[in-house]
Amino acid sequence: MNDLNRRNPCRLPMLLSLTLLTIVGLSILWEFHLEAYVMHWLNLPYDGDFEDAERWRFVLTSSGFSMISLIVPTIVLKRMVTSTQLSYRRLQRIQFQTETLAKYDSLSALINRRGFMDLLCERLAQHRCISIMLIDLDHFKAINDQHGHSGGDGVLVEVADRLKHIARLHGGTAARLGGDEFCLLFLDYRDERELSDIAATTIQRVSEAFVEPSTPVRLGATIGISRSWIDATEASALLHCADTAMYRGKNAGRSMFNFYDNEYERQLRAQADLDQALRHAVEREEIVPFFQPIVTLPSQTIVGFEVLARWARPDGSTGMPTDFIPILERLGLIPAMTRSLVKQACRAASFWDDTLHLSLNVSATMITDELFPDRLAEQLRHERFPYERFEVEITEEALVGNLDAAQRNLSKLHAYGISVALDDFGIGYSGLYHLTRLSIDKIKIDRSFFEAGSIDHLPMVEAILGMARSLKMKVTAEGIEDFHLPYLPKWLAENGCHYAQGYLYGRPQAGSTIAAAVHAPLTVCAAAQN
Ligand code: G
Ligand code: G
Ligand code: MN
Repeated sequence: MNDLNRRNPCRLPMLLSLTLLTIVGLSILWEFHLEAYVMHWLNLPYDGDFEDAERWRFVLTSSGFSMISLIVPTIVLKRMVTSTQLSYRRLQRIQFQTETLAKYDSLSALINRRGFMDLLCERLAQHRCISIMLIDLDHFKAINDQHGHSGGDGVLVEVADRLKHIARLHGGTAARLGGDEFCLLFLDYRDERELSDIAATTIQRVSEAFVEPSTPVRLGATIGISRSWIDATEASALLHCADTAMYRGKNAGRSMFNFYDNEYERQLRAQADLDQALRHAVEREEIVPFFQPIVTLPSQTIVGFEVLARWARPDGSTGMPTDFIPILERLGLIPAMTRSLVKQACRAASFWDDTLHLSLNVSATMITDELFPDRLAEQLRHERFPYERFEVEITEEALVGNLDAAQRNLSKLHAYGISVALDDFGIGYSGLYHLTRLSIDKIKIDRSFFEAGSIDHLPMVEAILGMARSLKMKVTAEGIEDFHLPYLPKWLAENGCHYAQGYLYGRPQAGSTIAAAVHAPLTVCAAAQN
């Protein structure tokens, strides 16, 4: 209807005039000729003796009424049509504006994520070769923090202009996907070298100083590049590939570009799977305590156990702490794991002789956490495990990061009656400062001092034992194995070493296997006594 009217604006009046003429014509025809025939044909009485004036009056009256009944609705209809047309056009205009808004970024005037995805889909549907460069600004947050959001916006606009210029230069399209994330899209095949050059130039251009905000701001950019048909065939997958490549650069130090690499993505996915599996492992208490006996010297009877974390995987295999502790550290799950280990260890120990001690390894993050001593004490009270039979082991590395906090926490533990052992002593800092200023009760001489067949380190062990004696500290020798028999345990006892630990007395084992060994009389490993 719209088109019809636009093409032929005088069609409606013409149509009206024609209709009117037809009506008048028909009236005349009826009044002067047809009426008599029809009445006669219908066999109805008819007095055709009318004056012409009468006939004309009838023609005019009937035509006049017909005209009124035609023109009024036509005018009303016409008005309605015009107003509908106006609304329709207004709607079209609004729709166009909304679509523009929805596809463009109002700050930078670049196409936004939606516009970019539409374009990408369109080009992929045309089977075009596409390369995309996902650009994420480095340290943009610092700019926002230093110069406020308006300063940040100024930088974004400037970056957008620089990217627009690069896009124009290489026949591409620039987009702002959101925040400080931009994208360049290039059509048709470009080799790796050309793309590398463009990416390098882009990083360089973005890193150049900014005029606004006027304070010299150094920005960087990390770029991930992906190519259609090589890396992915679908728009969102292609963007995901560029994202993965970009994150690779972020992890490797920023201000660099990377092409998407399948293998890297596979590794990332494996890491994410492992992270997830470990989250579940902590939640479901798959991280279990293993217990390694600690014996007193010279009798070599078991006085306690070191608690060592193991991952009892659902498939029956056992994971070692070196494989999962660093991951749990990164995931911030060490406190949760330690809590669960303490719970499980205390419950296992409740079935054993009530003189046995437990020794727990505590990581750096925990030993400097202000709440750790109180929480541990609270948990031990809850588990009804006496503080005097509990010990925490820390390494010197764990202490040095935040010595003040560590010192406060060790004193607190001490006040509760929980003892503290310095683990792996002799291989790290071995600082006298730590030994003399911190509340440390025990030194655990690292197992590397007791290597197989070597007595080279014994003078050093002797010196450590002498020092411990002077400082009134207890000493545990770690890593005592079968091949040290019978000489080493005896030598250690004679030189004032209080405790020993190692495969000779038992490997780290599950709580269930310990129960039988320590239930009744506290027997020592038969071999050890010989
Ligand atoms: O047997 P093993 O491989 O368990 O021990 C390797 C190291 O892992 C130990 O020396 C210890 O430092 C660390 N480790 C073992 N269990 C735990 C634990 O529960 N918490 C922390 N923080 N470290 C542990
Ligand atoms: O926390 P610490 O570093 O002390 O952990 C003890 C580690 O030493 C555990 O991984 C444990 O399996 C390991 N271990 C304990 N006894 C021996 C031993 O006699 N020989 C060797 N090679 N390793 C031991
Ligand atoms: Mn230890």
